Amino acid sequence: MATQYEPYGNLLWKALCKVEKIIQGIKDILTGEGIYLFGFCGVSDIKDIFLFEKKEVLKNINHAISISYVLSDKILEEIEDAPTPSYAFHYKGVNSLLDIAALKVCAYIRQNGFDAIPVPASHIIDWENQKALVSHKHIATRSGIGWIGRNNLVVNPRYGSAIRFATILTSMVLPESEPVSIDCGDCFDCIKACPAGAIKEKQADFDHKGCFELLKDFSKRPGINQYICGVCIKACAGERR
Ligand code: B12
Ligand code: SF4
Ligand code: SF4
Repeated sequence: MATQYEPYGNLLWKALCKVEKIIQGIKDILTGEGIYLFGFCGVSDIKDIFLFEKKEVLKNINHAISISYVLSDKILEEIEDAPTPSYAFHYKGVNSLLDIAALKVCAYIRQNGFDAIPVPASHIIDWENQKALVSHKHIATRSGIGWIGRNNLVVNPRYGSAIRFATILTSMVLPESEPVSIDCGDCFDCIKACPAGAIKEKQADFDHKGCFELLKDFSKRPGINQYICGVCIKACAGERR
């Protein structure tokens, strides 16, 4: 009978093969849901800042999966200097899809004996400071999806900022993706597009308050009803570098 070469010893080899198989299963679920952009990262050094009420739930959680859906370029095309009702509806649909995909991946990981926590696309836990359980942008940059652009959003080299996220936290050990090492360079497209004048040359100077005040106004318009805008997404949609 032929023996297979097992360089790390039988048990470790089997464990590695199992992890490979689960990762392939995760990829299959995501692509089946229309999610083709995702990455993995470690979170053991940043999980203290996650806003879970009981920090113990994160005890064995040391990795994350960043998943992102690419927004419809045609829906973005209609946006001029304010959100459209079609964009508002698309926003809600994409959030639901990301939340469901995250739930499916979590169920699959748990079925395979590991812990997994879904972090929804748009759930705010601290309303006063407008903070979520986990920052998807933080996880996405660590997972190699893109960099934080002048518009204060994650910019992917292929899709620009036209991407929305959800995150899955897990006890499963995952291979960590390389962060993207490029930046906005000499592009300034989003600065002149922003109707609030909130985007500056340096991302650190981004005017969060100015942006938020305008989004509050937009939310009162017919068919909008949430804090959205989309103008800086449209300005940064498509291939970037
Ligand atoms: C609350 C919220 C808002 C608030 C802003 C509050 C705030 N201070 O962030 C308001 C209502 C104003 C808002 C506006 C918008 N939002 Co919003 N929002 C959120 C939400 C729900 C929580 C954000 C949060 O917790 N902020 C707290 C701070 C601490 O974190 P952060 O800003 O996310 O990230 C910072 C840190 O993580 C840090 N960081 C990042 N990487 C690294 C790496 C290291 C090493 C370190 C140390 C730090 C670090 O720098 C980041 C930027 O300052 C997230 C969803 C989520 N769970 O992340 C969506 C989210 C950020 N929003 C998103 C979007 C698209 C928008 C809008 C365009 C509205 C729209 N949909 O049309 C505008 C864009 C405004 C802009 N240009 O930034 C997307 C961003 C997608 C992308 N491509 O980046 C997100 C991720 C939602 C999603 N599911 O995709 N939003
Ligand atoms: S539009 Fe240009 S400057 Fe603005 S975030 Fe995108 S790449 Fe950066
Ligand atoms: S969401 Fe709108 S107001 Fe806020 S930074 Fe982007 S373009 Fe400006």
